[in-house]
Amino acid sequence: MNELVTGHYKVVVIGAGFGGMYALHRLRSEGTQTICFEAGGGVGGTWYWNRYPGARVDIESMQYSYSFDEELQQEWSWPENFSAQPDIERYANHVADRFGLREDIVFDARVNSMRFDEEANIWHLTTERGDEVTAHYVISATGSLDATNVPGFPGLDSFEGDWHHTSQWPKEGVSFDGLRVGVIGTGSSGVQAIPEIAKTASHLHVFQRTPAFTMPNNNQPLDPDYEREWKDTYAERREAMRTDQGLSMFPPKYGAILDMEPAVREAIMEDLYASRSGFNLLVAFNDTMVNAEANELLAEFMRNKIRSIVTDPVVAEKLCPRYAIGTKRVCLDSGYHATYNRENVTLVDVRESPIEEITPRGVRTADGEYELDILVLATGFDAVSGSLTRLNVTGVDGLDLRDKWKDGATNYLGMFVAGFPNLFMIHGPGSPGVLAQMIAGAEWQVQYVLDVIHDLDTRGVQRIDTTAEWENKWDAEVQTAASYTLFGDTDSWYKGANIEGKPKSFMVYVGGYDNYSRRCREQVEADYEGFVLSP
Ligand code: N01
Repeated sequence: MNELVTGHYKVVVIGAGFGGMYALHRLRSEGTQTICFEAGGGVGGTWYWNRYPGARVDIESMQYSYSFDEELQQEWSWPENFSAQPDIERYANHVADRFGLREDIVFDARVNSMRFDEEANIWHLTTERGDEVTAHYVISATGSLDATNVPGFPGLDSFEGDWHHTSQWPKEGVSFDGLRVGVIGTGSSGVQAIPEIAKTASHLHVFQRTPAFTMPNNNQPLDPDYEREWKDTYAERREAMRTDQGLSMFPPKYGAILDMEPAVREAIMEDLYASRSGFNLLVAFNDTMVNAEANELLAEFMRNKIRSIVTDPVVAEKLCPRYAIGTKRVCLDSGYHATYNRENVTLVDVRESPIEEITPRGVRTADGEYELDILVLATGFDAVSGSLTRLNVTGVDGLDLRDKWKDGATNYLGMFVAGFPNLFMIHGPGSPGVLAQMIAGAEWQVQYVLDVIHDLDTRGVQRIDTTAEWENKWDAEVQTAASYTLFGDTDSWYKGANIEGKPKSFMVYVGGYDNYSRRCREQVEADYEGFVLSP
C-alpha cells in the first residue's frame, strides 16, 4: 500500500514482524477495521532488518514458525534445522501473500507519534511519511530487539570507510573481499557474523569487550524423516510447546547437575554438546540457572570447549567468559571459536585497552591504531523498551512514555502501561518475550488481547487502563521470579545495562510461560483485577 492513509480504525497494529502479522491476520479474519504500519520495506520484522552475514535462528525451524494454520505448517518446508535469515524472510513473505496481509500493511511508514485523546478515548497516530489515523486500540508489535544501539564512539563520523550496524544491514549486501575489516561487539550478532566475514576479509580485527558463551548449533539440512515425524504430529507437539515454560520442545531434563557424579555429568554434557541443538545443554539441568556452583560446572565445561578449539592459549583465555552462563543471552554458533585459529583474524581485548576513538583510518584503542577499510558494529539494541519509547507516545494528562519509564519500564502483565489506555504491547517489558519462543509467545498474547477486546465490546467498555499500584505489584512478581535465578548477577541488556543512562531493572518475566499465561488469565477472570475499565 503506497498512498497516504487517513481515517479511523478500530485497531492499528504497529509492526509487520511475526507478532504484528499474526495480529493483523486475526483482525482481518474477524472483519475488524484495521491497518498495520511497518517501518521497513517488507515483512519479517527482526528478520527483515538483521540480514548480516550468518544471521540464523537459534530455535529449530520446525518450532520457530506459526502454529495457527495447519495447512500452512504442513505445506511449508524448511531447508535446514536452523534456518538462515533469507529463508525466514522468505517464510514471512509467504505468510503475508498466503493470507493477503499486504493489502492492509503500509510499508516504509515508521510511526513517529502516538497521542491519546482522553475525551474521545482514541489514539492519534502519525508516521514519518505523513499518514495520520485514529484508532480505538493500538497493538504495538514493535519487537524487543529493534531500536539499534550505536554507541557514541568519538570520531565515528570521521571514518573514511563504510560502517554498518548488523541490524541495519543493506539489502544489497556488503562485500568484504580483500578488505581489512573491524567488528565491534561479540554478542549473538557478532558471533554469527564473524566466521562469515573472516572467510573473505584480508584481515579481520574483532574488538571484544565481553566474551560470549556460545553453543554449537550442529546445523544440518532438514532430514525428511524428521520433518515427516513433526508434520504427522504437529498438533500434539504445538500443544506440548504451549505448556512448556519457554514455549519450546526440549528433551527431558536430567535433574540437578550438582547431584551427579563427575563422570556422569561429563558424559551427559558431551552428549548434549553434540546433540541437535546446543541449547539442550543450557536447559538440561534444573539447577544451572538458579545455583552458582551448578552454573559454574556447566560454564567451565563450555570454557574447556573453547580451550580445546582455540589453538593459542592466550587467545583462548580471552575468549572465555567469566560470568554465569545463561545470564547474558547464549548464542548458537557455526564455527565461531575456530575462526580465531585463522591467520587473518586477530582478537583485540577492549576491556584491557578500551576503544578511545574511531579515526578516519580505523579504530584507536589505548594500545594503538588499527587500520581498517570497513567497520561492522555488532553493538546490539536499546532492548525491550527502546522500540516503544522511540514512538513518541503521549498518554493521559500529556504523559510522555519516556518520562513514565525514566526509572524503569513499569507495566502490568507485560502488556499494559498505566496512563496509556487501550494500548496492548506484544513482547513488551514485563512479559517473557525474549526468553521464550517468540512466535508462539506472540500467538498467545495476540489471542489474549483479542479475547480482552471482544469482552470489552460485550460489556460496552470503551477504555481499559491499569494503575501504578498494580504495575508495582506486577513488577514485584517479575523481580521475584528473577531473584530465584542467577540473571540478576550479570549486567545484560535484559536489565538495560548495555545502554548508558538507562535505568537498570530486569525487564523479562522468567517465571515460565505457563505461570505467565495463567496469571494473565487469572487477572481478567477476577473481574479485571488491576485494570480500570471505563464505559
Ligand atoms: O547485541 P548484544 P547482539 N564498546 O547486546 C558490545 C538476539 N539475536 O545484536 O557485552 C565495545 O548481545 C557488547 O559488549 P558488552 C539475541 O537475543 C539473536 O549481538 O556490553 N563493545 C556486546 O559484545 C541477542 O542477545 C540471534 O560488554 C561494545 C555486543 O557489543 C540479541 O539479539 C542472533 C560497546 C552487543 O551484543 C542482541 O544480540 C543475533 C562499546 N561501546 C541476535 N557497546 C539468534 O541467533 C556494546 N558493545 C536468533
